[in-house]
Amino acid sequence: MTNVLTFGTFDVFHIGHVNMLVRAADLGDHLTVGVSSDALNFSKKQRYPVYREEHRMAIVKSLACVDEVFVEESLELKGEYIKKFNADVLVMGDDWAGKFDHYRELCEVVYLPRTAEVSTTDIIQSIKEQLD
Ligand code: C2G
Repeated sequence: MTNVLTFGTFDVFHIGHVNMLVRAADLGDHLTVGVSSDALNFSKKQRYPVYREEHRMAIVKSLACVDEVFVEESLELKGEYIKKFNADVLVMGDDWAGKFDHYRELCEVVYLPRTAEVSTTDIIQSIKEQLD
């Protein structure tokens, strides 16, 4: 049984998120997803996500490839989460390449390529432009 763990905000859920989660699930037998809290996002970006935490979690949890979700309270707690969820593989998008290599002492660390030309920021921007 291989446990896979990944993290993200998954705000304004889109195809890049689906691709990442499907490929993460393919690396093992059980996929756990840490969904960044509203407070964590605010501290990182000085704005709240468009979709609130409970809704982002419910969307991610509803996917067939996802077995379990939890709230990621802090970026610094990945080591604790790896242990708590017994992760064999930590999967992150390659925008984080190299940033989590120190967790290789706890589990395998894999960076997957992001889906090109789609992002929450661009979707929000294009909605704004269409409304102007
Ligand atoms: N993603 C992707 N392709 C895109 C956009 C996102 O593959 N075009 C991936 C990201 O690389 C990430 C996941 O989808 O693995 C979630 O993306 P975000 O919500 O942007 O996650 P992020 O804010 O980078 O995560 O501990 C990390 C934090 O939770 C932050």
